[in-house]
Amino acid sequence: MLRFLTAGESHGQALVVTIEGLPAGLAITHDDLQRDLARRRLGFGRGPRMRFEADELVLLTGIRHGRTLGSPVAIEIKNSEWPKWTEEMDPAPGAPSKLLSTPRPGHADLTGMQKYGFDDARDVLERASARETAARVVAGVLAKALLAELGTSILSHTVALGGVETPELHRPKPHDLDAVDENEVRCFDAETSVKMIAAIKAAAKEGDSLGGIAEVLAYGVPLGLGSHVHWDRKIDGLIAQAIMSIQAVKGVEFGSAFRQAGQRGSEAHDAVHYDASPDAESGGFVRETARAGGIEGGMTTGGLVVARAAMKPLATLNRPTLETVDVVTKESTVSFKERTDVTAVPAMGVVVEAMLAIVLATEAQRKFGGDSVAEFKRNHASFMAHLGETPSAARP
Ligand code: EPS
Repeated sequence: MLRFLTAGESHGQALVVTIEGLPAGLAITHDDLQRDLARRRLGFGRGPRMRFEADELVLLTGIRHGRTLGSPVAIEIKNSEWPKWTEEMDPAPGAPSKLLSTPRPGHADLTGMQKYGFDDARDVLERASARETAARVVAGVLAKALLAELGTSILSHTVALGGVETPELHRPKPHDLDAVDENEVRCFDAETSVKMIAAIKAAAKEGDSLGGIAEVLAYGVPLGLGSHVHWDRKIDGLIAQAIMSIQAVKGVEFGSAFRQAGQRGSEAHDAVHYDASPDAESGGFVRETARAGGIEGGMTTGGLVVARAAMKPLATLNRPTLETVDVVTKESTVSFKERTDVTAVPAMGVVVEAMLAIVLATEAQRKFGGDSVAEFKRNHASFMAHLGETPSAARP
């Protein structure tokens, strides 16, 4: 089983990610990891930290001469700002220079303080911070590399930001990834992106924050990942959990789920056609639409996987106006000020890619197994070779 754990605080010395269960022989380089980390730092509306955060990497374990060994991979991502935080974040016994006792509404601050018994919001916010997503992206690069061995590629784009939505859905293909990344808000529609940027500028002027929606697309996903037989094996459930766990994400949708809720069955589903020319992904059974998001009965159909993540406006405001309460004096006030982004929606797309990749790679490994990448690919090829057969042919 592929699994990963992250450790680290936003202004601590470093983040660390451990990825366990990767097969041996997966090609990976420092540059591969840096590429997605750099993509995650981009995006109009990010705060000043992203301009100087370097995401310096140390490949600690599990990779030798550019390939995984099958042993746990541990990678460290240094925090550029650590020298400024050595006292405030010192692990040695001591006390904070000032207590953050006025929690930000909508953030983990207040409930975390109550649950863990802290009087300083920093004890909660340092780990709740979306800085942690850098570690997820590193794990995601390894998962993407494993999926690429099966011909799967994943990309995301921004479809809504600050109330501005892409008017008609024009979905990018894998070769459009650079074009999406070159856009300052990672929107595939240039005209819409201009309006999104204007919305960010307006919110920035007022010290406010914005949310939005990223759509993630996985092309070439093998048929049959996940299962209909148990609630905790349904792949849409697993993907939803993984995406929902991203900081500030409050909603997940597959295909056109929310629109379908108001439609009739005859218009909501994906019709099935047979294409005699062998279709590697689905054994010749083709759906022209992706209304179900490429998942039926908790299993991937072999079609395009489509999910959307809705991010709330960040709870940290450059100009805090929402009422809160000082946990020490119990007096009504506004929250403490903390440097922040106006929006992190463009970056969220890259994190959603990582989380989707991790779930798909985990399920691909569960289905195809293999201690080496070569064995994993052989098992996959064998399954695919029989997909086109009529199911009843298997009967004795
Ligand atoms: C974050 C607040 C900002 C963001 C940070 C997430 O950090 P800081 O308070 O240090 O300026 O820049 O994001 C990252 C550091 C990152 O790498 O994405 C928050 O409160 O969640």
